[in-house]
Amino acid sequence: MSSETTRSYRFPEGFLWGAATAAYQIEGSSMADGAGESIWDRFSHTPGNMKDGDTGDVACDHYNRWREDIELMKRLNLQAYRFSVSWSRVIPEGRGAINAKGLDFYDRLVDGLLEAGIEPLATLYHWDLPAALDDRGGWLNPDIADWFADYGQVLFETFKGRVKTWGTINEPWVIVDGGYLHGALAPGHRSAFEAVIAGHNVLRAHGAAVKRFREVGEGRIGIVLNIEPKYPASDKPEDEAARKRAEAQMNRWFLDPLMGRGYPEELKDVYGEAWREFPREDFELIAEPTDWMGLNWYTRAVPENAPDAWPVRARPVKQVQHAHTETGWEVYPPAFTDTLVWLSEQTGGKLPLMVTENGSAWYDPPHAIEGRIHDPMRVHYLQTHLKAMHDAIGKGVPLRGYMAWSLLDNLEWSLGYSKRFGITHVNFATQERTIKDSGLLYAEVIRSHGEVL
Ligand code: LGS
Repeated sequence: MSSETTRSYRFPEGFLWGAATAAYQIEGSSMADGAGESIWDRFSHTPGNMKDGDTGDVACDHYNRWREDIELMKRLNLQAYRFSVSWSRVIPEGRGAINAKGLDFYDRLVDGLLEAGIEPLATLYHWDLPAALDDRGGWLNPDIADWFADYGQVLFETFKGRVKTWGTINEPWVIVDGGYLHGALAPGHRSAFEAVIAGHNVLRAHGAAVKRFREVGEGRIGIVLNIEPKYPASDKPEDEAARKRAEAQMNRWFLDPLMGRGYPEELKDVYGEAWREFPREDFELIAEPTDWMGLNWYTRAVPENAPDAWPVRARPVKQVQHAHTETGWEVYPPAFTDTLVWLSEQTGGKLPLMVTENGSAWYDPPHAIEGRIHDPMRVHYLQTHLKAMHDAIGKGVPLRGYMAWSLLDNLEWSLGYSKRFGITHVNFATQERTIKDSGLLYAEVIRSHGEVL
């Protein structure tokens, strides 16, 4: 018998199992009941931005079906649910007047989760900036740090004692790289000068919200980073330099200043004349201590030197020996273990970590067949990544939980509904939900604390 078959993958007592979503990707009705427009309403309604012209107008209709979705979470044995709050639902103009009906939606959701014994993990910002704030410069306006802290305060006070775990911002890098550098995501700008400023303000806003939380909130607060580890393409010095640039631009741009280390040196080289220096006091605010950190993990990259690839001058080499998901991302679970070990080293070894997203898109049929959705590739991805995560715990990583991406098939941003990440299938014609084989496995993993792996 190989050690694979005899080894136990039992997870520690208290390890928190859940699934994640984000407001614009699932809720629909984004402008209902007095909500204001967000940059994603605008972006998705601008022709040419979205695959097949998809929008989040209906999405998974979670705004109306949240009760049914809590029932679904129960069937999946979820212990926690990570969701995000739509800023412009709660404060339509981004600042000032509160929309009570918008806040009520999250109030009912949180109460429903608590009644079901499911712990709510709330993210303040998962990319849907109020459009009224974008009209004032959005993440380019330094005032956004105060706007964000004021918005946070509304939630911290409303949900005091009910929501105990908060995330400030989901994936600063994606907000900046997608929204301001390459323009594939809202608000769709393409400027290195803007990216450098937007990135700094995202970090300042995070720091300001953490500070406010200490004044008015209760519980634990942290940020959620995407880390995609960079492996060497060769031992050539120019490839190693490219790898370091890629690592600095994606993984360390936000992590280093959060940890009080300032920006990585390499960013000057990457951004050239677009780079700038920032006041010292900003870095104190940015490094405001947090209680936990979230990791969103999907794949690794193997970058090689590519002088024409703007602005990082690195390009990933496709690893043809491994499988790739529907979004073209390599399946390589050992890198998940490595990232968790690396991140815990980078954060000092004691900061509690949580996997706030992990998952994969594969081809699934548009509707269930005989009540089932067989998704063997996602089952395999889930199994191998949970095992890789278990390995990291064995190496001493202080990992507290895992949130599968995603509870539901949903709007994959500018890729529209074409990419399905759910452990639950959504028939977008009827809104019918069907737990996929991967979801059935996940429910068993949770029930058995990982013994079935
Ligand atoms: O749906 C998003 C998921 C899907 O894949 C979620 O809203 C985001 O928080 C998160 O960014 N998500 C995600 N990220 C994977 C990024 C992999 C990048 C690989 C790039 C290769 C060219």
